[in-house]
Amino acid sequence: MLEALKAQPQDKILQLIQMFKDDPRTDKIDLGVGVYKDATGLTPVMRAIKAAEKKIWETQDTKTYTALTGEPGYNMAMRKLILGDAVAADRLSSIATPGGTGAVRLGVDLAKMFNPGATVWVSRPTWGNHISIIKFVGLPVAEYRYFNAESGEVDFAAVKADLGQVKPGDVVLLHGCCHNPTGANLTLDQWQEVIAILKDRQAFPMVDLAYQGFGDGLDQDAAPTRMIAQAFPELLIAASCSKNFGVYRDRAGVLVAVSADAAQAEITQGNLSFLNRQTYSFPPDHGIRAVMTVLDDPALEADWKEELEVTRSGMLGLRAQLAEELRRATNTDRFDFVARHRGMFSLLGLTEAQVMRLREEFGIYMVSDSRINIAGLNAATVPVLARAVAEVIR
Ligand code: PLP
Ligand code: TYF
Repeated sequence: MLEALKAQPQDKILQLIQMFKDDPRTDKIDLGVGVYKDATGLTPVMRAIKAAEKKIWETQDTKTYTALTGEPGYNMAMRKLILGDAVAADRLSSIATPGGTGAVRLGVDLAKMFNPGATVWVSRPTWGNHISIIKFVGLPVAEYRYFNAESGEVDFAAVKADLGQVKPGDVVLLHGCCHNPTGANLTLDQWQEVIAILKDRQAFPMVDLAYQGFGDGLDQDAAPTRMIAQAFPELLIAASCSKNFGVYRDRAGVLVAVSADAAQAEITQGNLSFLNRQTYSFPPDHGIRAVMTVLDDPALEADWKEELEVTRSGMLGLRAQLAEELRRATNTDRFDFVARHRGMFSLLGLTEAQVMRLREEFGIYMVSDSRINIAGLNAATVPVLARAVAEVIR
């Protein structure tokens, strides 16, 4: 029977990890997978997470099951981190999930349960897993144009035109901050316009928040999500702790639902717990508990925020330096958008052939769509990248 299976396409981002490892050149540069790296190329365990793990190791006296929702304290802490007090607490329900991917998957599962006729709209381009997960769950995917490759900015006229085609009850997936892969983001005024269109279309918003704290700050990055939560009676938020807590492999995420009122929130909660149970019973606990421990301890929380801020401002510094070096190397302002983008990524707007030349001739690895991970750079490699880009676009 297994011969009935077809070969599956590989994830082009994850493939890059192995290709980079296999490259024997010592001066190679990895700008591929979206993992934060410090100036020495390490993806550190954050200090507060390390301290929380120690605390857990010292005090944990059982590993019995917690709850289908995952540790309730984690759910409460994440709701607060994401939404602040934008929504009345009794309208919220949530489950811990294995990473942000788990939250996206179960969010789309839930969408299919409440509206089997929904189309799910994603930005073009978007994170590849969005499209493959939606299709795998069995809902149709539609795309709204998002990016102007010429300017490196959001093509806002196209966003508005395409979201104007959304049908009532369709799900619209929005990157809450730090758009992956482009790095280009809406202004708060543009978010207000998008909200007005989606309300008018009676759309159901689903926010993917995978980089809170990597753009303009924790609250600033959550601002669009909070605006959406205040504007709509119902929405879903799929959030990840992989990046902002650095707990990638431990798999910590959360799926938050905002319901119209407290009675509905209870039913929604039951459905979220049901989805966890159907999929894997209990979500993983280790990373989730470490995150909760950090957020529940004022000293650890302050230290986490401090380290996250260093991470964020480091990436901003690299952006400014890269924009400057690209200006110098190419003698144009074509790449000035790099400094305006936010988060880990920028889509450089190179052709696939140019990306291949960077890989083969210069040992510089980026995704074939020309997405770079800013955190893969350091002060010494920024000019190297700038000169190589100038060379391949000549
Ligand atoms: N959503 C987006 C847009 C992402 O870039 C990522 C990638 O890390 C995720 C969700 C989920 O990440 P994870 O499952 O590792 O938490
Ligand atoms: O876009 C990225 O690089 C991150 C990491 O299947 C990632 O979101 C990439 C691919 C994937 C899972 C995570």
